[in-house]
Amino acid sequence: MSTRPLGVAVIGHSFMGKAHSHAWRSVGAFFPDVPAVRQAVLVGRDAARVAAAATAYGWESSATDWREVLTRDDVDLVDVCLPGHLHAEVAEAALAAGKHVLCEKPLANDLAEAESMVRSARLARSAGVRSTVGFNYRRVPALALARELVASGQIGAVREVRLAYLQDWLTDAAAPMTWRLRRETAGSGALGDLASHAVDQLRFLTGHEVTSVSATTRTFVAQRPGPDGPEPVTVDDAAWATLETDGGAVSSLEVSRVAAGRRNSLTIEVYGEHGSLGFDLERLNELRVHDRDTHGGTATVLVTDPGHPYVDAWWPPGHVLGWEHTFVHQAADLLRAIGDGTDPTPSFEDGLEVQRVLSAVEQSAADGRRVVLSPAAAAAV
Ligand code: SOE
Repeated sequence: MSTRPLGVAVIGHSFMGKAHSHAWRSVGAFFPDVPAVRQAVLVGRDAARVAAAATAYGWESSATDWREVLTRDDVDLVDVCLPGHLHAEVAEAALAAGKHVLCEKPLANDLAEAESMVRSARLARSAGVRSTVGFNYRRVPALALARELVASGQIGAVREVRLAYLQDWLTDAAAPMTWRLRRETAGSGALGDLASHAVDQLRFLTGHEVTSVSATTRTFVAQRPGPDGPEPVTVDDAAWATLETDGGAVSSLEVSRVAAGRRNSLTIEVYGEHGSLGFDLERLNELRVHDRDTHGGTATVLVTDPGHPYVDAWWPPGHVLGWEHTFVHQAADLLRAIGDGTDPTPSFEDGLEVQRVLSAVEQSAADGRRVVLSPAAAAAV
């Protein structure tokens, strides 16, 4: 196997392209055990803007044509940081060209696209080409520790999970239109953007699959200022749901982008037979633990100790990490899998399972009834 650094191309240079650029720039320094990378090329539509971003974020070059980038022999890994409606086309073309793919969440804008992406990923996998989806909160050390504690039986069988991902950047009706508010580009609103993370966490933390969904969605602001005057908002501002799982748990799911005062609040509570865990993204280095060892109370564990997930790569105990570190961990996990010749997680199949739940939320909200999901539908794709 060649030992030259893997050439990375990031497609898109807005918010996510910037976060991922930071990760590709840092990963080799902090995770020297994984295959080395080169920041080969940053891709965007506007030549001047992408060139400026490439210089700022440490890329060797910039380009405006992603198809041409896929033909380059020095590009081994394609990182898709584009609006949802472009994920399937770019990711599937990259896999067909033999490039490993990291695709931002949600995997796709609808079920048909997600299923097609899974088929492409399976075909590529048989040729040793790897793919993963960017559910970066799996890489928060406290949430990775929570998963380990649940899996080891520390709180017993999980009974209840509360998931809330609340933002407020659309509270003001004068907030302008963006691609995130158009169904044809974003697929859905708070649902795809935020509930995708929350549902992924439910699956990640418990290992359960969702079996039923009862949901309501709302669009509180029907139109917003566009470049040529008012435009209709065609996605949800908020979604609320009750989920049941095949492990016998029940879960609440609340997502909103109009929750005034909640800038980017992801809170998760997991209640088991004899203990519970709690997480708040605004205090992301901490995990609240109540179990048989906490003397009837709840301990706040600062997840920065040796042996805690990911943290050995960084600083001495107590020197806290931030949101951007999750993307570095994501890059490291993908590179390690590529180096080991194993399949990284979350897979495109995981992305499809999340998509099935999001689709059931929409269906339940539209029909005003509970939607039952058929087990192992991904296997049938
Ligand atoms: C915007 O709402 C957004 O950046 C999401 O797209 C991210 O996935 C989430 O982590 C923060 O909010």
